[in-house]
Amino acid sequence: MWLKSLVVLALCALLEAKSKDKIKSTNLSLEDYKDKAKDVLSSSTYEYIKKGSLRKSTEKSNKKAFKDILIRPHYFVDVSNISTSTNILDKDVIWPVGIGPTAMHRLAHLDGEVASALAAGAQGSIFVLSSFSTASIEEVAEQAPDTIKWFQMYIYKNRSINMDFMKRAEKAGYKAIVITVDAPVHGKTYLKYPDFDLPPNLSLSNFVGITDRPSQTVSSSFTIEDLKWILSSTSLPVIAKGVLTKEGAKIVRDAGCTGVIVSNHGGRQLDGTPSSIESLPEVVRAVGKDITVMFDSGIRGGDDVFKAIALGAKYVFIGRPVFYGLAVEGQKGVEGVLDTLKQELENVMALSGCASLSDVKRDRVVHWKYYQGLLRNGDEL
Ligand SMILES: Cc1cc2nc3c(=O)[nH]c(=O)nc-3n(C[C@H](O)[C@H](O)[C@H](O)COP(=O)(O)O)c2cc1C
Ligand SMILES: *[C@@H]1O[C@H](CO)[C@@H](O)[C@H](O)[C@H]1NC(C)=O
Ligand SMILES: *[C@@H]1O[C@H](CO)[C@@H](O)[C@H](O)[C@H]1NC(C)=O
Ligand SMILES: *[C@@H]1O[C@H](CO)[C@@H](O)[C@H](O)[C@H]1NC(C)=O
Ligand SMILES: CC(=O)N[C@H]1CO[C@H](CO)[C@@H](O)[C@@H]1O
Repeated sequence: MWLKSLVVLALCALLEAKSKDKIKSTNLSLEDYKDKAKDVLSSSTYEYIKKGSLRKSTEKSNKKAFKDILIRPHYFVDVSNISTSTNILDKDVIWPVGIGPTAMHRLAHLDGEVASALAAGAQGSIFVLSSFSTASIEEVAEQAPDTIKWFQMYIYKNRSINMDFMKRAEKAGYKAIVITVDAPVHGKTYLKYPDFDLPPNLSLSNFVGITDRPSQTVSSSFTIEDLKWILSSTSLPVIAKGVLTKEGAKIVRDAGCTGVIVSNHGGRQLDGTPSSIESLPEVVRAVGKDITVMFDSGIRGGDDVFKAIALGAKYVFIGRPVFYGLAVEGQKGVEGVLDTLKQELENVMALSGCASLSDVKRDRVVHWKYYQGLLRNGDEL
């Protein structure tokens, strides 16, 4: 008798070990990638990636605000064939998640931006190259020709730098210019390793031959006239990144931007702004009929992607998780991060009764206050 129980116990243990093993060797959550990256990266690099400005209230609320939004599932829907496909800036894409512009990918892995761009292509995602990249506009284009690429830049004190970058991006086949508007100065941060700097063997490749001090090129005096000048100087669509208000959204729409990215820079610029997801409905209401509204800041799972889409985002981007994937396994790690998000999004869509993104509507999400009688469904979030 006891022998039989022992055998059963041993079998159970074996099965459990096997299933655990399986989880380990295939799918990791974005949280798992972050934990693994922490072991791989130097403390100062990890801190630089993770940081938020001032007391990190915005950085924290970006994630918390997603948890305050709840999903209302529908059943008796055929969800045997989920489609996440959509269309963004006249391109059909298989799903609505891309890699946002983040500086210096070679801090996380030798293969840097090239690995990230290749991973994006392999997973059907758009790759936005930061102007502060450690691989140049041209290098990324040559190495990842099949990836849809956009180029991000700040507005510089010297317009000829903007002009130079736009010409290079056009020539190299990038499909859009992203102008980051939320960083006229650096958001102040307190760091344990404050002297963090780019290692001497890395360079901000786009600026080579232009200036030795790229960080000092960013303008803190730019106005809407500078954005209009950029719009008149490129044939590519221009997207304003870092918009959080209806006023800001209307200004860039009226200037001629094709789209906006609702973003608070992952809580790295002005601390004390609303979370990005709380800001999204206001921007969608103000300009959603006229221009393309996209989203970033705080996405850590497929449920978050679902919520952003339900609240009116056409497309979303991730920032920090890309570094975590890169640090863990280079291109393969970034592909894993994107794959995890894709699997989770499909899973959440199926479980909530959404066979395609057009089913992921506003009424599928609600703020928790609704259940306390503090909001009527449909009230503004
Ligand atoms: C390490 C790091 C570097 C970044 N560099 C840039 C940049 O060069 N240009 C830019 O527009 N945004 C930059 N961002 C902001 C991201 O584009 C994005 O808004 C933010 O990371 C999204 O939030 P998430 O990290 O929570 O996904 C950076 C973010 C991080 C974490
Ligand atoms: C799933 O839907 C797509 C169109 O959205 C169709 O092309 C495909 O054949 C469908 N697959 C199955 C198994 O029904
Ligand atoms: C830069 O040098 C460090 C060691 O000093 C090394 O670990 C890293 O791989 C180098 N990176 C590149 C891109 O050469
Ligand atoms: C602006 O940058 C260009 C190179 O892109 C350089 O030739 C020019 O001297 C710069 N102007 C100023 C005022 O620094
Ligand atoms: C990166 C990775 O291994 N992804 C796998 C996650 O699990 C699904 C099945 O549940 C596979 O299809 C993916 O390839």
